[in-house]
Amino acid sequence: MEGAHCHHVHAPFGSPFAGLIPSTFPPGTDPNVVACFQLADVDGSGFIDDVELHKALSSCDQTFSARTVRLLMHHFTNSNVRKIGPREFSCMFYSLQEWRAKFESFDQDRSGKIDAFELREALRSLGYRISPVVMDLLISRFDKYGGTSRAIEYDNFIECCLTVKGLTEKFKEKDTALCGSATFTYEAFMLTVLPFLIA
Ligand SMILES: [Ca+2]
Repeated sequence: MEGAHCHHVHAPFGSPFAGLIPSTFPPGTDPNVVACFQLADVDGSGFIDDVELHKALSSCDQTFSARTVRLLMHHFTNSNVRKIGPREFSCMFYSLQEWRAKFESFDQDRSGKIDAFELREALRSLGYRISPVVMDLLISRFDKYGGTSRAIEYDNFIECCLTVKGLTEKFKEKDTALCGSATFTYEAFMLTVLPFLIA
């Protein structure tokens, strides 16, 4: 579910110092997005770090957990570098708008949360086939009340979807025969799963 405005999200490559140079806004970026970036970039470094992003996202009518922020950064940089430049920010901006729209359409009873039934429908419509056992784990894990409310809020919903999406993509890379089974070395397995646990 990437923004329609950004089909190519890459980690910086080429020069080993590429990551130190801020990216640039894609041509035709909405001036409001640029303004949002400049507002969020409190220290004017040209990058937005995890603390700045957390503050920027939480200042709206919405709370964002620090964990969701770090997972978003991981998703948009494909690395554990906790800072994003204009280009990544722009992609994230549009992507969050899409997440918000999705969240509202999946929240069928307008409770402001996605319950177990709604999550099943949501993940199904996003193309993931999740078993009831895994679904139950997801609800327990991403319910910020420790599983007692059996429903997940907006930031945790993003986190849940990014986790399912990220792990599914990593799995599919190894499931070359598309048979639902993959072989990982120990190292590859750890490197695949750990970013989702420690974000
Ligand atoms: Ca709901």
